[in-house]
Amino acid sequence: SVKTQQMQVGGMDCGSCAAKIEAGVQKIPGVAEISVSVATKRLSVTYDPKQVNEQEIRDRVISLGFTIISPK
Ligand code: 9UX
Repeated sequence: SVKTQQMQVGGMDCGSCAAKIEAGVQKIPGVAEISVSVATKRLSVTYDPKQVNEQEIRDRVISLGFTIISPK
């Protein structure tokens, strides 16, 4: 079964940042759904924990140039 996790993201300075994160995280095998709000700085991701874990998702967000402020 899938898992849904939310994170608070830092470093988003314009609307396209959310689209960048969505595109990058969507590419990870096992990610079913990703949405990012520039307004609230929140990321919501639904994934299959058998294929990918939360740390890998965080690492992808960081490699895209952003920070994770808090895991929830
Ligand atoms: Mo906007 Mo974000 O010019 O990575 S896309 S600041």
